[in-house]
Amino acid sequence: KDEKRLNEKLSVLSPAGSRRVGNSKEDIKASFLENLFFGIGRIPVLTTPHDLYTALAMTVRDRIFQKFVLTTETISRQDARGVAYLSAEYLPGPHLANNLLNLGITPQTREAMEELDIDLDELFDIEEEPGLGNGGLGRLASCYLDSLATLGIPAIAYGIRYEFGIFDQMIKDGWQVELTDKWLHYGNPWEVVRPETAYEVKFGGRTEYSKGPDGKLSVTWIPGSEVKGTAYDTPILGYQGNGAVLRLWRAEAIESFDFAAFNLGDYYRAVEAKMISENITKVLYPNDQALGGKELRLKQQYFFVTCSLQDIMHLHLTQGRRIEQLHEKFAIQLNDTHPAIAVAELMRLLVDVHQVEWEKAWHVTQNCFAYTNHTLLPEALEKWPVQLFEKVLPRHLEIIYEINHRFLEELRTRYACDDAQIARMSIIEESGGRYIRMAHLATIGSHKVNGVSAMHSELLKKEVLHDFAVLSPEKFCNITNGITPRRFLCICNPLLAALIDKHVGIDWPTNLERLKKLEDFADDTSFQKEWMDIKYKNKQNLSSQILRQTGIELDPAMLFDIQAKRIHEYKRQHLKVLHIISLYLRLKKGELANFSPCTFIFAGKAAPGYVMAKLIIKLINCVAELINRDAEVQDQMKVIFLPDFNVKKAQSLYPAADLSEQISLAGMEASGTGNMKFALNGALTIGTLDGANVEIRQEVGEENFFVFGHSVEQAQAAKSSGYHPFDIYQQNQLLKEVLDFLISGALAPEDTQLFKPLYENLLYQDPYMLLADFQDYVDCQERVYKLWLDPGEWTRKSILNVARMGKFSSDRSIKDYSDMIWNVKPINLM
Ligand code: 4GP
Repeated sequence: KDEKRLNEKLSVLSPAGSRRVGNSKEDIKASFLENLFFGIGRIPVLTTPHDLYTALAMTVRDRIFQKFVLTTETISRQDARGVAYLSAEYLPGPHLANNLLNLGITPQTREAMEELDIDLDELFDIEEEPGLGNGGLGRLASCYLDSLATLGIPAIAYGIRYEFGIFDQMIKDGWQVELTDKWLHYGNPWEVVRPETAYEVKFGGRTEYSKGPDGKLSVTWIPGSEVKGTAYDTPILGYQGNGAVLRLWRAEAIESFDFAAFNLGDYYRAVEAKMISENITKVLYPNDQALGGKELRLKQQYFFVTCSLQDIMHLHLTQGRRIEQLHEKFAIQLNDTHPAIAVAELMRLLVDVHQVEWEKAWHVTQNCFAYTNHTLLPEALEKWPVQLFEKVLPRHLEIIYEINHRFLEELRTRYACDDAQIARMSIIEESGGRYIRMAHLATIGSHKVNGVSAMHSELLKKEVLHDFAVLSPEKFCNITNGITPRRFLCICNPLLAALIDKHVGIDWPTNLERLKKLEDFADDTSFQKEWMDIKYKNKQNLSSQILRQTGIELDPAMLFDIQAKRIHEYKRQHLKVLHIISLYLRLKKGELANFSPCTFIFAGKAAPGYVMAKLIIKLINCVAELINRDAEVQDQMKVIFLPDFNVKKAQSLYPAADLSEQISLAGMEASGTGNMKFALNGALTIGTLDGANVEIRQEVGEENFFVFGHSVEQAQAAKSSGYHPFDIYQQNQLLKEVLDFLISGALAPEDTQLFKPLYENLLYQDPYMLLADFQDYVDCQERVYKLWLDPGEWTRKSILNVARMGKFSSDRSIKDYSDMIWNVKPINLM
């Protein structure tokens, strides 16, 4: 009865058309002013630009909540099966523009602001984005959340509310300098704290066994310390409709004060416990540095996993269901191994807390979880020293031993595996120190395991998880990554989006295959002209941003060749640098015949402790310095390192690119998603046969993609027959000149030895085979420059690239997950 009354009240509070949530220009203006005065208590003379931003954010939030409440209510009424997405990282990007788009109120909001003499674009600029991820994996999670909401699939995404997200990058004397990220400095209008949604989290201590009156053995975990995880919710609105929620956990002390200490007058010791508790969610860790020994990182992972699982169980039980039915209502996705401890934690919650029998609990666990692998790089595969694990999670170690014991027993009896295979498959690595292999735990505890591109999924089965794939082939599948066309076309490239609206209709953002219709216009010269004009304007925009940030002036008529992604040796930014040096040397000697004036733009962060990656940034900046100052090549080439790459910056880079660099060594990049974002915005790709490049090339047509380099098989063959980069160096005159240039002193006169480590690494080891691919890359670029001389043909290919990107919508990926892994359906909002 109460609920009914509450619902009636809600509909009185927010009737359709009410000013508080109305969508007309007047409604928006009125509610903006209301939020400015009553929401944050500002009078006009004291109002700062940030206040204006906050008031508008609150105005938009009211409207989101209206939709969000409706979705939540419907999910609960329909008792629908849903998805819980567990990810240690999210990179949502700025919310304001995205929410306006999804609500369909951008034009009237712009007008409302104009009438108040406020420039909406300036408000967009003010927003600090939440940098709660390192790169691809976190951004993928956010694209998926956007698609889950858009498709109306009941979903809740769980993660960590890091106080300091990914560092801000500054370049000083050519070197990367890390500055702390202060995304919460001015408050965060998009989130709501839910102090009543909080769970206790235990660490350390020991376990005790006791026999109950029925003779059954039960286990009690007596922790060494405890903290509390509190939920912070950010509603995520889908395009034109439904909502999902991003629930991030923040660590807090159970009690604000240790009263015993307080009473003794030791105020500072009392507060200390609180500070230590809060450390758990202080900072995001880098993804490309070995973290095997970082206790705080393990605590972070367990912290967010247990809060999320306790919350899922709570939601499940409050719907009046039995705990043994958990897997019937929840599909839980493990985004990489960061949340893999969930397998042991769910077993603990079921067996120790809810008294479910082991076998039943295991059935529920395996049927809840599915695991996505994002990398084959051995250094990124998580392993925890057993000793550390035992200290932090003693009960979980016991549970993992039990899971492993039963699993290995099955290998022996059911599959007759030999000792070598058993050692390879065990959750515990025994050679050279004892470690817990998180990928094995995730694989054994899940009913499905997927890779993120066709090639990666195959390699996963062939290499990292080979033994598992042989025994349970039905467990493995591929789901190629995707990107949301809302953010990565509608928002970042409004001119192109409008042109597409005009020619293919307006429903392509949710039906990306519709872009196919653009093929009809690929040869139409007046359409080509419009297409080129838009690209030119986007390049002008980027150029003025770069001028503001770096003081360097660019010519938008030049070919814009962009590589934007994390800096990592396997991604081979230094291969691009070697190529640029080769062009420069040839230009200086007057030997370059087929060249088109080119601007090379790099952007990306290096992990703070990754010395080689940081040296590569320095190298790029030294090369830029040399070339940008050399009057002789001024109108031929420019080199830019755009600092502090993030989602916001990415949104102006993709639309301005003519050429997208996707040049990792084949077999190294699991999928890549930047490759998709560039192509969707009309860049042509130069790339290796790696990750999703392979599928992009298949879709857009081989003739519309510049491919080069060793294939996976060729690279493996070359390596296994003994790879000798030094021989290539000696045989290739151009390459030799380029490499020697690195240590000639021309780049760093004050320290000629600066790039020696890089030089020697390439000459004597070259783990990512730059030397093997160098000549082919140079030759392939010549084909690029030749095509650039024919703007009509270039543009035709650019149009065809966009037309054929339908497959790479994250809506398609989410439909694949829904059908192949989760078995979930969209809710019906009516
Ligand atoms: C990345 C992969 O390196 C990239 O190829 C892939 O597209 C992306 O995940 C999403 O699947 N991995 C990470 C990481 O970002 O932290 O391992």
